[in-house]
Order: sequence, then C-alpha cells, then structure tokens
Amino acid sequence: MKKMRKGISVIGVPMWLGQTRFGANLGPDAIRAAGLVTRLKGLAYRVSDEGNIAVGTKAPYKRQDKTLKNLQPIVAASEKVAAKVSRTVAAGRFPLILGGDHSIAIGTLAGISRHYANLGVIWYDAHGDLNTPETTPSGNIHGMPLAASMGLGHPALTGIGGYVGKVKAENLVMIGIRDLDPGERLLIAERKIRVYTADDVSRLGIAQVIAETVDYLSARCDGVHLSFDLDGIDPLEVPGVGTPVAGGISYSDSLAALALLHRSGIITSAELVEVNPLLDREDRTVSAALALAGALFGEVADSEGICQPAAATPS
Ligand code: HAR
Ligand code: MN
Ligand code: MN
Ligand code: MN
Repeated sequence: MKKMRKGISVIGVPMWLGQTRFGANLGPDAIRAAGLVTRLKGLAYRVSDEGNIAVGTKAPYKRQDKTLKNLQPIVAASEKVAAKVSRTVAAGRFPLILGGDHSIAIGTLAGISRHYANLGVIWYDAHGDLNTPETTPSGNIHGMPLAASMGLGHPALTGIGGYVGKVKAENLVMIGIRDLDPGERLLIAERKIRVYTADDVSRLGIAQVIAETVDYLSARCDGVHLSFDLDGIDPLEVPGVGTPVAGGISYSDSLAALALLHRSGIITSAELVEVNPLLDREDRTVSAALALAGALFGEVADSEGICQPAAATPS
C-alpha cells in the first residue's frame, strides 16, 4: 500500500450540472479562499494548486427530463477530469479533488482506477449514489456516480476514460448512508456491498467503523480513494449542501474518521464534494471541508498525545 507523504495536487471541478441547484460550482474556489493550500503546506506537504477543470456552465436539461439531466456536458467534463487525475497519479502525486457535485466522481475514479488492480473506495455520504437511468427518482447524475463506476448505467457514463468497471463491489465501503432509493437497496443486497449507516456509526463508534474499514480494504486493495460527500455529516453542523438528510454523522466523528485514515496510511487519493457556499451559514461547510482536509493530511493525528487541542476549528 502506498503512503500519503508525497506531493499533493489540488484539482478543482466546479460542476453543478449533476443536480439542479446552482452553487456547488463555487465550492472549489470557496475552499481555496478559506486557505486550503497554506494549511496543507503548513503540514509540510509540497502542494501545487492545479486550478479548475473547465466545466460547461449551460444546463441544457428540461424540467420534465427524469432520466439523465445534462448528460452531454457531464460526459465532456468527466473525460477532462479523468485525464487530469490520471496524469497526477502517474506523476506520483496525491490527487485532492474539490467539487463540485458528486457526479465528478465518475471522472476521478476513471482517472485513478486505471493505476490500480484493486482500487478500494470509501464512499462517505448520506446517499448511495447507486442509481441508474432505470432507478433514478430525479434524473440527477450526482445520484449515479458509484453505479456508473461499477459499470451500471448509461454507456456514456460507464465508459468514461475508455474502459468500463472502475470499482468492484467487494472493494467498496460505504459510511454514513441513510437515504437510499429502492433500486439502490436492491443493488447493495445483490452485490453484498459493505455499508455502515449513520446509525451503525453511533452504535459501533467511529473508531471501530474506521478500524474495520481499514482492515477490510488493506487486505484486498492496492490503493484507496476517499470520496467524501459533505452531506454525510449532519446538516445541522454542515448546512451548505444541496440534498441534506437529517441524522448524519457528527462533525467531530467525521474529523476523527479522517485523522484515523491518515494514521492508517491507506488513502492514496481523495475528493471533497457537494459543498454549496450559497447554501452555507457562517462558512460552516467550507470551514469543515478545510478542517477535514487538514485531518486527512495529519493535522489532528500529529498533535495527538501532546495535550494540544485538535485543529477542529479552522483559523
Ligand atoms: N438518491 C437521490 C437521487 O438519485 C438523491 C441523490 C443525492 N445525491 C447526492 N450525492 N447528493 O450523494 O436523486
Ligand atoms: Mn454523494
Ligand atoms: Mn483498476
Ligand atoms: Mn450525498
């Protein structure tokens, strides 16, 4: 398993067309403006900000379109994301992708998985994102990236990067899940996907959930991508998301989760998605994204044991 101590490339994907609320496209620049690069450099990483991938801004969908809204611009952007992320991995750098809605994961996984025989994925989210054009209740592609990455759905989405099948069901762990559509439930049962609901996290404790996840994935995978949807956290603490679901994982447990993942050394790429600054209050969600990135790269873990307050509140 590769270690995390290497250069970090920050890649913004200002995508909002995977759903219908403007604002998720402002996520990458809001997280940068809050001081992401300085914060990571402060942790002794070599950080290069690669700017934003050019994403179409026109939303050609029709209200009545219930299957695949904005398919063409999402496909075009996903190919660019895949190419950029793939180059980053090939250069031996850690790709840290900033969304954007969760449809960007179709491109990031396409770019990453080609470099691993068995890419592990941790999907931290309130939602399953396992819908297909047949099962989607909304037609929003941000509800489909995981299915598409498993080879299920519209061929234009499953074939991004020129190959099908980026994630195997047995290499996937889902955490924080609490809002699933009927087709998603069926898929999870059929493929025996490992799921920790937000309730499981309260019952078992976040340390146990992460320990089990790390054991499970490190035994079978040669790299692990963390796909972190901010709506996995409780919306009372992190309100700046487009599809909030009550009863989420606490912010402090989420920081602890990322600190533990840092200590495990298994994470080889990551993305932070679904931050919508226009829906945020007092910059809570943007600040959380920043602190989560800090924790993932060692901010909290490295201060452990020396009686120093964990850096839960970004400066
Ligand atoms: N499951 C619903 C749908 O397919 C809602 C999906 C919401 N997805 C995200 N990403 N916010 O997790 O439309
Ligand atoms: Mn999601
Ligand atoms: Mn692969
Ligand atoms: Mn979600």
